[in-house]
Formats: sequence, C-alpha cells, structure tokens
Amino acid sequence: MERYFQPEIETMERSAIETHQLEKLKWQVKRVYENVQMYRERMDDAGVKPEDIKSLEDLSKLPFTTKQDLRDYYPFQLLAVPKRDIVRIQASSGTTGKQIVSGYTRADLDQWATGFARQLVAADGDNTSIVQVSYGYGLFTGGLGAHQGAEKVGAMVIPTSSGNTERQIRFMCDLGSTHLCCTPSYAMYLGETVKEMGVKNRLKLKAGIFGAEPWTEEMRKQIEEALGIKAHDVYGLTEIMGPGVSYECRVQQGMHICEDMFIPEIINPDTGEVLPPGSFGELVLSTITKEGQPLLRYRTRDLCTLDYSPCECGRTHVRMKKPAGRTDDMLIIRGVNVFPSQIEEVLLKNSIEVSPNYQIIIDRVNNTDTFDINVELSPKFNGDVESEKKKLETQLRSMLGIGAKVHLLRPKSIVRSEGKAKRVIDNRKLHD
Ligand code: DLL
Repeated sequence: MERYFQPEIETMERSAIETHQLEKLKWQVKRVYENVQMYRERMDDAGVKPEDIKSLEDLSKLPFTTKQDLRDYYPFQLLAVPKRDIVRIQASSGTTGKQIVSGYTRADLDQWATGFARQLVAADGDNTSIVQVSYGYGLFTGGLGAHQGAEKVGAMVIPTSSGNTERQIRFMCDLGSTHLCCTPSYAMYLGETVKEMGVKNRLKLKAGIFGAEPWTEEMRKQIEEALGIKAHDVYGLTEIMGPGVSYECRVQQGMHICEDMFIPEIINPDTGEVLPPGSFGELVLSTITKEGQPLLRYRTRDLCTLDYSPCECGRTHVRMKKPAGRTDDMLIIRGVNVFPSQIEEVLLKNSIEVSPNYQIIIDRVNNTDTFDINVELSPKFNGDVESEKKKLETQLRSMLGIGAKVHLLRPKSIVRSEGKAKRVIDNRKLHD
C-alpha cells in the first residue's frame, strides 16, 4: 500500500493544484513587488504590475531571476522580510564565482522539512526508521535538509555527516540504519568499503536518498546491489530550497516536484521561450510560498523534461526527469559541446571492465585543447589493457564527436569523494 506524508496535498487534483498555485503566485508577486527593490524595478521595466497576474499563463510576463542576481544582490537585498525574521542562512559551495546565500524564515524551514519528509515516506520511511545522514552538515543544504525532514517524520536521525567512512559503516551496522542519505558518489564509495570490510550481511539498510549531483541508472543499479537497497533520487538547490524540491517515489520514473510550493517551467536556454509540456530544456522554478528569499522564474540551469502524466503511485504532482546536466556543465572542447554525463554513460556501459570512477582533464597545448579521461579498471578486469583502451576511445568518439585519450588506471587510484564528486579538471583557465 502506498503511504504518503501529506496525502491531501500529494494527491490533489490538477485543477486544485492550479487554483492553489494561482492564489499563491498572486500573493508572492505582490509581496516581492512591495518588498524587493530588484523585482519592483524589473517589473516596472517590463511594464508588469502585480494586478496583471490573472492566470498561471501570466507567469511568463515576469522577468527571469539568475544566479548572477543572487551574486549582485548579495547577501540580503533579495529578502522579502525584515532580517530579524530570518532564522537560518544556507550558502552554495562557491566553487564557481562568488558565494551566494539564501535566508530562511521559520515557516520556510518547516516547508523545506516537509519536502524532505515527503521523500522519506516515499522511500518507505516512517517514525520507526533510522536515518543516517551522511551528507555534509553546514552551509551545504544536504545535511541539515535531510536531518530536519527525517525529524519531521519522527524517525531516529544519526547525523554522521560525510567522511570517516569506516566509522560510518560501523555505525550503520551497530545502530541498524534503515535509510542512508548522501551523494550518489559517496554511496558508491560506502558500497566499496562495505565490501572490503565484509559487513554487507550486517546491514539493515532498506533505502537510500541520494542527490546533489547527476547520476545515471547504471550507477543506481551498482549502488542498489552494493548496499542491498532501493535507491531514490532527490533534487534541490541552495537558491530555492535544499533536498526535497522534488523527490522520487517507488515508481522511480522521475521526481515529483512539490507543486504546492513551486511552479516549474521548461524554457529554451538560448531564447528564454517557454516550451510546451514534455520538451527538454532548462528548468525554471518560482517559489510561491517561500517568505524569506522568494525567487520568481529562477533559471536553475538544470536540463530536464517535465512529465504531467499520472503516476502509478497516486501522487499528482508533476515529475521532472533526472537532470541530464547543467547548461553551465557543458564543456566546449575543440569547439564541440561535451557533457560529462555522456562520458559517464559510455563508461557505465562497460562496467564489467571499468569502474565509474573517472576524471576528465582538459588543457590547452599550442593553442589546441587536449582532452584526457582517467578511468579506473574494475578489480575484475583480466583482459588486454591496450585493446580495452582502444574500444573505449572508439565508443567515446562516436558518442561525443571528438576524440579523447583514455588512460586506464589501477583500481582505487582516483581519490573518492565524500560529497559531490569533482569529475572535471579544466586547466585551460590557468592560461587565460
Ligand atoms: O546540491 C542540494 C541537495 C542536497 C540536493 C542534497 C539533493 C541532495 P547545491 O549545492 O546548491 O544544492 O547544488 C544544486 O546540484 O542545480 C543540480 O545541478 C545539482 N543537483 C542537485 N540534486 C540533483 C539530482 C544541492 N538529484 C545543484 N540530480 C542543482 C542531478 C542534482 N543533479
């Protein structure tokens, strides 16, 4: 039997969802117009007043918000409430460009916890669950997001945070963790270590809730096999809300977006045009209930499709397909567009011979881009290294349209990640 955290919301009729969204959208547009200078100026420039929002289609009259806006109005100029009402700050890792922050009111934190609570229940969690949170705690939203969501369900939370892998696994065995929350790349690493420690039969894990980075179906299979669990995908982003913006049910055909909190759109990333349902493009989110730092038409830069067809689980909220990558993940190598996810797909098709631990290294020598891929051989590999390398190079050329040099490394020679994996090392920046 399917269980929901909030059946009355998770299985609402589409017409009721839309009525709710329009009411909240009107409320939010009025608030940001009155309280956030940037929105007031942009709407005045576009000739739109809050009263012009009469239907959900009118959303497209509003200007977009971008990550650059969060940098330009850093740290507090996008708040729609007085600073004293903000009870928490979360921030992006700041690896690319200036740090961005997001302020939450008490009600915002409660909504975020609700988003993650829906995920935990969809992953068969309840108040008897033992939830090990191995996402990093701190400014990154993973740790605290999963933590407060699991507490809301009434589960027992083990806040191990990331790192100290063997101790994590000892806790997992001793305390009988039923749910594991971490990045998929860390779940892979935990799986490898469980095998090395020979403790798989001591695990009580039932399900994992993994997100914060793109991962493939093949990786899902490997994690499920290594830890003996069902692995769920969860999505979120610092600017909007941490993990729980969308979440995967047992059907696992996309992540249900909390449509009572967000209105999603898919746009053409080059023209900004809104695309019809089912199109592939950039996900844009409007936060219609967030109080602290609401964002209208925020360009996530994540590329995906939306599926409005009914889901077997009974939830009615739209499903987003696993993001295929980000518009800004795209590498341009010798003039050709390359997504790391394409490389991962090729490697995972060869999972008997190579492991999905890889690194892409790009550089510029004599004004030409060099493109190297380091990948570990699987521990089971006993074939000919030279012909394996040739085979992978041929498959990569046909997938990408350009050649890469493959270097096959010994198992475990690439450093494992405890959070988001760093797959791309682009040294071209050093020469600019
Ligand atoms: O990664 C929030 C999060 C924590 C999500 C834990 C899920 C679990 P940021 O560090 O701001 O926030 O990074 C957000 O990560 O725009 C996507 O590009 C990517 N991302 C997040 N979840 C997924 C996912 C957190 N399930 C950025 N699949 C987003 C693919 C994801 N990419």
